[in-house]
This record gives sequence, structure tokens and C-alpha cells, in this order.
Amino acid sequence: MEMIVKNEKLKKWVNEIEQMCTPDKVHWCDGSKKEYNELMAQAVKSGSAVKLKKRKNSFLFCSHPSDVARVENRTYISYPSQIDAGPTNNWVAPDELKATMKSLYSGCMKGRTMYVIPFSMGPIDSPIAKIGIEITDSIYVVCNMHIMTRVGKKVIKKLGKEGEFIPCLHSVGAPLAKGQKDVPWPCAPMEKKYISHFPDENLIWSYGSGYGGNALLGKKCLALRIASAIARREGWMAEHMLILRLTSPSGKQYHITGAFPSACGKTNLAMLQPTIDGWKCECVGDDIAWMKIGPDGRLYAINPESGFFGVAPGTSYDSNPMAMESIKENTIFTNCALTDDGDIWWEGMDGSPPKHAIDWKGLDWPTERKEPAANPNARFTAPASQCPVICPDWEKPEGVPIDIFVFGGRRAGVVPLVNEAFNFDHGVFLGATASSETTAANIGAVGNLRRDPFAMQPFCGYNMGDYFQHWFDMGDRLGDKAPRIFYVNWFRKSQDGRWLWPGFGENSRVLKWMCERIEEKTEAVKTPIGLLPTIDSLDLKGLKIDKQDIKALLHVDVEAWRAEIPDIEKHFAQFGDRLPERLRKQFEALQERLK
Ligand code: GTP
Ligand code: SPV
Ligand code: MN
Repeated sequence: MEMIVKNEKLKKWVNEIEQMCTPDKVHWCDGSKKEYNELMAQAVKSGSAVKLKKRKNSFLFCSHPSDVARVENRTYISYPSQIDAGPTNNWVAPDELKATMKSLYSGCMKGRTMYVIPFSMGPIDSPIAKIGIEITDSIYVVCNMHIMTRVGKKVIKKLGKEGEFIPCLHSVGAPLAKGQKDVPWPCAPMEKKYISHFPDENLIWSYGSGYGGNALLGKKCLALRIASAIARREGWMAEHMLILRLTSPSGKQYHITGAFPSACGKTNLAMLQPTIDGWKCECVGDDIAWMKIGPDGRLYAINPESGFFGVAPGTSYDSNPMAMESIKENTIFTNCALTDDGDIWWEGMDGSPPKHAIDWKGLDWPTERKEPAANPNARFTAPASQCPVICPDWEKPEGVPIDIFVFGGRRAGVVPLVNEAFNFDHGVFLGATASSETTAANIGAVGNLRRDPFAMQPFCGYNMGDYFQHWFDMGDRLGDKAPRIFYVNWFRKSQDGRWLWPGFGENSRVLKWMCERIEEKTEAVKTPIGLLPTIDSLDLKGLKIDKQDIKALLHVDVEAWRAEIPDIEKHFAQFGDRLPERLRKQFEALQERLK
């Protein structure tokens, strides 16, 4: 199909990329259902995808076993000087990185079609939205972008003649020689993968991976790494946060954002079904929040995405019924198992496991080696509009006003169930020192404890020390309209390795306590690390939980907290003089309180 493109800058860029990558064909994506269906039909025909008999208009893709998650050690933030990328990002100078990548890009789309995807992050008419153009040679990417972002003609129209866009170049890095047969999931070997960002130029270049955040460039690359750098320059915030609306029995609305690291519970919390009487939860977004100060001085958040790219394993009617309802149809599944009756399956789904399935590697399952049927980072891609509890205001151009920021991570020990910051500065300290055990969302070891400040360690597009300062600056501008800050840990375990807290819908009890705190309706105990609920102030009505477990969940082990000090010290030391003085002060005050 032909689209009328009047933006000369866009035409010129597409032309340049075509010259460099030498695809067989160029296809401008119009974002239509017809386009989606035709591309999916092609993916099925070539053996890249399976159409599921059991779910309407839904497909399963299985990736190459080497290409199953984000690759943080191949992700680069490229400024002319390394200090601007900071100690938490990989860095290569722009000239050098571009030279390396240009030689990889040269001829890289041979034998393939080059797709041009005009997309909007955020509702097209939102003043907070941004336009990106992704060029890719992957059908999987085009179809996922159709769901995750707003794609097509309407974006080209909005862009007009002179509009600005963020260029996002992607290739799977697997050119085809004449007559060469394609593989189901083309990609390049690890040492040739590059996920590169040039924040000074608002430019993204990704090569060699077809998976998730490496390839769907609107998500982590644009909406977090590039957007965080823009947000700092322009005075707003781009955060790795879910957004939800909680309504109390009396009808009062609270808007809450939560920053937890990858695979640490954002999607689940965003769609939670409260287990406490009369409270209602609605989902605005499950992964990313863009937030600006509104005319009334409060902070407003939009979800820049239009779909969920959610962790599949562990998702069930029991744990996350709203996600299960969202993925009934029109969904792309990646690295899940295929059942004999033509549906998907993963570990932790309701009911008993199938007797036989084809696992994500394409092998008969169960295997002798008892490997999981679905990859631990298997995902579903579903339209947000299919979520039964999507908030009626989820596409409101100006966003929703935020009352509460929640930070957190996955910690088997030390960190209590919930902890309220003494004030905004202390809250920034809690965010800056957030820690979590690593998960399968990145390729690398799982279960290693690391600092993941504001859940942004893999996603901050500039020096993290400056990012901390930006948080203080935003807090200063918001003043007494700043959201209140809490820290949670759903993942504390007993000595024998059980979850101490039931989690999921029961997390509503903790959210309720937060709302009551801001209404000054409930008590807290002052501890060295922050304000904790008394056992009686948490609503535990109807919950079967051992008194000892609750005690353990709300226990502040001063000895264990003292043992955290050297690691916080090391974490802060890496920022040198870019560490805000106010964080240093907070750290000193914590040490004083722990004495
Ligand atoms: P990304 O999409 O990678 O950013 O992850 P996310 O933060 O959205 O995590 P998600 O909600 O998908 O949860 C990841 C895993 O943690 C899933 O296997 C969930 O079942 C599990 N999980 C989520 N919430 C809870 C909880 O409250 N308690 C426990 N024990 N597990 C949880
Ligand atoms: C994450 O890892 O935080 C994700 C999945 O949301 S990905 O899109 O692959 O980054
Ligand atoms: Mn995420």
C-alpha cells in the first residue's frame, strides 16, 4: 500500500537506511488489521509462527535459544564523553560505535523486506506523546509494535511536513544469500548484538536481536532510555513504572505508580483484584510512566504504550485473572509451550500440566532433564484495551494525577513488606538504594542481588548520579503536591524458602494502608529505615496468615540493615561528585539511626 509521506527528513532517512541495509523491498506500515493479518499469514507460512487453534487470532513464536531476553551487557549509552553515560551504563564513543555498527548494517537486510513503522508513544493527541519511526526487517517486530504502540497512517498524518520523530533502526542481523532458506528466528551471535542509544541525537540503533526490549524499540529504548534523557532536559519524568487507580469504598480515587525491576511484579500489581471489601483497582499502565507537572502543580502520568508485553510463567486465573482475560484473543505468545490441542501453556498456569506438549525449544515435553516447558522469560503481547479492568481514563491525553510512588524489589531477606519514607528526600534515598535479585528478563545469572535504583539500572539514558539529582529537582518543583513515597517487598521468604506474604490480590491490603497513611487515618511505627505499619493497622481481615509470618514481614533487623551499609557505600561511591549531596546526607542519617 502507498502512504503519502510529506516529511522530507523522514523520506531522506528511510532512503539512507535503504542504501546502507540493501533490503529486497521496502514496506511502509499503515497499521491496519489487513496488514497485521497478511504479515502473520506470512510468518505462519514460513514456519516462524504457529496459529493457535484454541485462541482467536493468536500466534506463538519461539525464538532462537540464544535470543530470549534483553542483553544488558550489549546495551550502550553513547555520549561523546563517558562521564555523561555514567558508571551504570556501557559506553563506546559515538564515532567508534557508529563505525562498528555501520559495517554490521551494511547489506544486513539482503533477501529481506525493510518495514518502516510510524508509531506514537502515548495517545496521538496527548501533549506528552512522542513519535518514533522504527525501521526493522522483522515481521515479529512489526506485529508486536502494532499491539504495543499506536502505528500507521494516523501517525504519519500527525507528523506532517515538519514534525519531529525519533529514528529507531533495527535489524535482526541475518542477511540471506540468494536462494538461502530463512530460519524460524533469525538473529546474530551475542558478540555482534548491539543495543545502542545516542541520546544527544535522540537516535536508536539496534542490531542482532529480535527479542522484546532489544527489538521493540518504542519500549525500553525510546520510552525509557531516550525519553529519560529528554525528560531531564525538559523537566519531566520517564520511569519504569506501572500506573493504577485505586478507588476506596467511599469513592475516593488514588493514583499510584510503582517502580519494580523487570519481572518483579508491575504487571501483576497494575491489574490486581483487591481482596478487601469495597476497594476497586483499575489499570492505566503496566510498565512505563511518562509524568509531567500539570497546571495545578500536581504530577500527571500517561502510559506511553498501548499493550502489555507481560511475563507469562506464573500468570494464572489464581494469580492474575485480569491478565488471563486480556490474553484470550488477538495475542502474540513468545517462547511458551504448545499443547496438543493447539493452545499455549507455561509453568504456573491453572490446572494440571498437560501430559504432553511441544516445549519452547520445539522438543517433546516433559523432557528427561525436567526442563521447563516455557522459557522463564516467555511473554504475551496483548492489547491493553482487552484488559477488563483497564481504567476508563487510560488514554486521557493529560494523564492521571499521581498520589503515591511505590518502589520495591525482590528480596528474600532483610527488606520488610512495606516502609513509608519520612519525607521526599528520604524517599529518593529509598529509590536510589533499591535492591533486587536478578531475574530472567535479562540474559545473565538469575537470583544475584544488585542495586537497581528506581528499577532504572538497565534503562537510565544518562549518568545515574544526575538522574538522582533530577528526582530532587522534580520534588522541589512539586513541593507539598509531590506524591508520597513507599517501599515494598512482596518477596520475603521464610527460613525454609516459602513466600511469607501471599502477594498478588492480597497486596491491596498494603495499598490500602498507604492510602490511609496519606489521609492520616492510620498509625505507623518509626524505625531506623522508615515508617512501618503496626500489625493492627494493616487490614488482614479474612486473610489466613500466621501471626509469626506477619511479625517477620514487618520486622526491621537492625543488624541485617547495618550489614547493608558497605554495599550502599560502594554503590554511591561509583558516582563520585555526581552523587547529590542530599543523598549523602540521607545516607549519613540512616547510619546514625542504625547506631
Ligand atoms: P517486566 O515486564 O519484566 O518489567 O516485569 P513486571 O515487573 O511486570 O513483573 P510481573 O508482574 O510480570 O511479575 C513477574 C513474576 O513475578 C511473575 O512470575 C509473577 O507471577 C511474580 N509475581 C508478581 N507479583 C507477585 C507477588 O505479589 N508475589 C509473588 N510471590 N510473586 C509475584
Ligand atoms: C523488562 O525487562 O523490564 C520488560 C521486558 O518489560 S522487555 O521489553 O524485554 O524489556
Ligand atoms: Mn519492564
